[in-house]
Amino acid sequence: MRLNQTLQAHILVLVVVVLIMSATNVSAQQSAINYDESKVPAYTLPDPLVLSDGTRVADADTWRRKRRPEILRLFEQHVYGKTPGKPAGLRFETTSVDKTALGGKATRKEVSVYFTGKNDGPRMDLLLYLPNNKKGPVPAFLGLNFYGNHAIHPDPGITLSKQWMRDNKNLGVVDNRATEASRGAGAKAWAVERILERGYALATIYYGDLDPDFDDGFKNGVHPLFYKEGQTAPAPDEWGSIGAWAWGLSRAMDYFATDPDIDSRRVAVMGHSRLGKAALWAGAQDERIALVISNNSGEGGAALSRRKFGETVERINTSFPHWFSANFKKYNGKEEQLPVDQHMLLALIAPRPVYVASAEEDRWADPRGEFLSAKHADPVYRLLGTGGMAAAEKMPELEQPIQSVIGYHIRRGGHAVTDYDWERYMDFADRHLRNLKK
Ligand code: GTR
Repeated sequence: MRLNQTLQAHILVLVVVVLIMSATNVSAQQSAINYDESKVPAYTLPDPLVLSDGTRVADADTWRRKRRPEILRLFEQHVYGKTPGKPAGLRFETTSVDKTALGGKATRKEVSVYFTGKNDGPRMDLLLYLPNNKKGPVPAFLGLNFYGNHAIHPDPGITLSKQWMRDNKNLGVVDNRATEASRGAGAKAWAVERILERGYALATIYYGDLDPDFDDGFKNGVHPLFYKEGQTAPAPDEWGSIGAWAWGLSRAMDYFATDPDIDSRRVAVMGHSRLGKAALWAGAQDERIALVISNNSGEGGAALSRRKFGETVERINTSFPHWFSANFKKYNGKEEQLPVDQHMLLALIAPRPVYVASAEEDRWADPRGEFLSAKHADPVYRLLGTGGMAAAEKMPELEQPIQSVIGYHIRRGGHAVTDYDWERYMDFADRHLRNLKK
C-alpha cells in the first residue's frame, strides 16, 4: 500500500514536470528569437519610389506632393498611430537661468512647457545647456532622457524630477520617484562638456513627462488631453507612447523658435533605443528638425522588420503593448504584410541628414537590419539630389563611420550611448548643419 502511494506520488510529479516542460516549450516556440543570419527569411521590401497605385516616382516633385504624404499616412495608420498637432494654449515659462553653470562653461536654463496653458495642467520640463564660449544663436542637440533631467549630469542646480519613473535602486529611483542619489545617474550617456566644447547647446526632456512608460490604458500622459467627448483611449489608428514622446520633441521645436539663444534651423534630434524610435518618428513628421540620429533604435526604429532578426513585431507588441498604435498588433508574426518597412521611415527624413548607429553586441536591435534600412533609403535621397549613402554596397567594418548625408556606424560593445557615438554625431553635425542656409 505504502509503495503504491509513493509510486502514485512519483507519477504525479512526473506528469506535472512533463506539463511544465511542454508549456515552456510552446512559449519558447511562439517567441523564438532568431540570431542566425542564414535563417533570415527571404523578403521583398516595399519600394519607397512606387506609389500605391503602382506608378513610379520619377521626380522630386512627385515624391513631395504624393509619395511622401502617402508613406507618412501608412506609418500613422499601421505603425505609430496619428498624432495631434500643437495645442492652442501652449505656453513656455523660463523657471531658472544660471550663467555660471558647470564651472562657468555653460548657461543652464530650465523651461516649463505647459500644454494647456494652465499652470496646474500637464507640462514638460526642458533642461538647456548653452555654451558660454559662443555668441548668438547656437545649433543644438535635442534628446529625450530615461531617468529625468537631473540624471544626465551631477550638476546640483538641475531640478529633481517629480514624475513617475521605473524603479531602479542602482540609479536612485525608489517607489517610482527620483531621489538625490539619482543625480547624474545616467551621465555616462550624455557627453555634456564635449557637446558644449564643440559649440553646441544641449536640450533634454524626461520622456515620462509626455507619457510614463507603462501600460495604463493611456489614462496618464498627454493622450487624454486630446480625447473627444466620451473617448477613454486612443482609437486603433491613433498614437501610443512612442507617438507621444515624438510629439514632445516637436513641442520643444515650438519652444526653440521663440528662444534667440538657439538656432532653431539647426537642431539635431538624437535618441537611444525606444527614444531612438521616437526621434526617428519625430524627424519623419516634423520637417523643422534639421538632422536625426538613431542610436541603437532597433525594432520599430531603424531596423528592417521583415528580417525577423532579434526583436520582432510580435515580441515588441507583447512586451510593450502601449508603444505603438493598436493597429500595429495586426502584424504580429506577419511582418511581410506591413505596407511599409523601416527604410521608408528613414526616407521620410530625406533630404535632411540622418545617422543610424549600431553596436556589435546589440543583436537584439539587429545591426545589419539597421544598416540595410539606411541603405534602402538611399534611392529617395538621391532622387532629391543629395549624395545619399556613401559605400552602401557593403556593411562597414567596426568603427569605420560613414558620414555622407545618410550616416552609419557600428561600434564595439553593447546597447548604450557612448562617447564614441557622441563624437561621431558631432562630426556629422559639423559637416551637415554648417552647410545649411541661414
Ligand atoms: C528593449 C526593447 C527594445 C528597446 C530597449 C530600450 O527592452 O525590446 O525595443 O527599445 O528596450 O529602449 O532600451
